[in-house]
Amino acid sequence: MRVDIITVEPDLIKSPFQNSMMKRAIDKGLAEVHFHNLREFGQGNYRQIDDYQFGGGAGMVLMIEPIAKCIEGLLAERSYDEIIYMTPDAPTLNQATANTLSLSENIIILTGHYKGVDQRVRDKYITKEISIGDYVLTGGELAAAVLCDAVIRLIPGVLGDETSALTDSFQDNLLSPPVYTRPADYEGMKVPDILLSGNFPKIEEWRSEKAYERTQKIRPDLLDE
Ligand code: 6GU
Repeated sequence: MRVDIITVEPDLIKSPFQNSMMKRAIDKGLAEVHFHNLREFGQGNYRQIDDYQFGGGAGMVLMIEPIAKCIEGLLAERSYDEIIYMTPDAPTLNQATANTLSLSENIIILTGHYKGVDQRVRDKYITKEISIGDYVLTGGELAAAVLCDAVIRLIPGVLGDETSALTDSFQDNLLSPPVYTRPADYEGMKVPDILLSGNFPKIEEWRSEKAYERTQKIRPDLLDE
């Protein structure tokens, strides 16, 4: 998978890709991530990328021309499965979306800033808009890193244990059951006997039950989906 990230804050977004799972995916050649600094596509001597909004109001809006120049340059090189815009006024990211995106060949991620981008960017280029939750971040950079993590770890071969992504919270719209490791007794706090029983069908049954109970209690909305 190739990911092209268009941003005004490249330094803010790069470090998650230089560590951990995303670094491993990149080192293994399973993912390729390219950063494009929107400023380099800015207009005039000052490389202008934003302007006041028509109709008045506080906050600057990212202009269409620099974004168009950057996106058109990428589209001239290859085709893209999705051109994604990270913005709080969009449907919330969930596991189903991450699963679908992990099958993509090439994606572009545009991260917003200030008051957002000129609506005509969204109308002309964007094929998918994603928020990562009901709160406001300063910019879409961290949200783009979150999206990339959720998607890239699902690419076959990225995770060491191929089955582990399948048992994640949310993979079946259920939260994960509780997990334990040694010691079996910590100051009187005991690991449930069933997990020490060696009866694997019973253990799976217990885990399903606990996953359901936990979901019912913390995220009942997931059970309605
Ligand atoms: Cl994608 N961007 C910003 N700026 N804030 C957010 C978000 C995205 N998702 C949740 N909050």
